[in-house]
Amino acid sequence: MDIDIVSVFPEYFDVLNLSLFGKAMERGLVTVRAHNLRDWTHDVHQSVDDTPVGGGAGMVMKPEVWAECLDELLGIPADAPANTDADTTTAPDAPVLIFPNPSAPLFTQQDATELSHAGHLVFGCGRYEGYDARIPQYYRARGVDVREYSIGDYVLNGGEVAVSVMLEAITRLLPGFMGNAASIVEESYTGANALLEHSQYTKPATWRGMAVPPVLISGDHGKVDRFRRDEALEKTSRLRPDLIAHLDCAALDKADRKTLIALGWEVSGAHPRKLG
Ligand code: 6GU
Repeated sequence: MDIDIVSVFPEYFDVLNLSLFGKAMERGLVTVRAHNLRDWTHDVHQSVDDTPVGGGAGMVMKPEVWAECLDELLGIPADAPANTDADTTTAPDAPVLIFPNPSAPLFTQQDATELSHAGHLVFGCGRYEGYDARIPQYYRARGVDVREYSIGDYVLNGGEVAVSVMLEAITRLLPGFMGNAASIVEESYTGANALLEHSQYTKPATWRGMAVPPVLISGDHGKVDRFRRDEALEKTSRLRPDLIAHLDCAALDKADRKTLIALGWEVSGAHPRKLG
């Protein structure tokens, strides 16, 4: 996977040399280039932003500088007409252009999975109050798959942190990135019936007077699985009832239904419904 990141703080991405990501780069699984947006400016001040049209606080990133940069990284001529180059989206290794944006849909595990199949990702990090809305529009109109995502309901100073979050969620799904593929399958938010993951324990069985749940050392795998599933259902019902409400009732087994009913859910429809 080829990754380009554009930012006014490209050094922020030096951290990618560490840990699993650094190893994946060494092994050639991913190639990351972090670019400085200011390299595409022509003025002495290397300015990348301007005041908002219509008034308001802060500064907005200018479209001209971004476009010179993105034309180059995406391989699109500066005079490319709109709506004619439909090929770009159908090519298997067509780049996907991603802008972190606090006013966009939430980035989910499903997005991470989808993007892990792309051959080339280009991330554009906005700073200040954001970027000119015509930038994503322009590239979309030229057949580029453009995505805008928020990583949660809170405000960050810029897109850099959000890009590193998305990048980690995406690249850890690449075949060969992680040692243990099975650990991906069992995680929270994975698959159609996403639940929070059950609690984990390691040895010793009793630590500072606290025993692990006895069933986990019973050797009965069926009972262990059921215990973990019930704990996941209980924890999800308590902390993320929105995830329970999205479950597919047809995919629940009898024991799941019994547990959910005991937790105050009604499970006779297509999706569970909280009672009371
Ligand atoms: Cl993607 N960007 C910024 N600046 N703030 C955020 C965000 C993104 N997602 C949540 N907050």
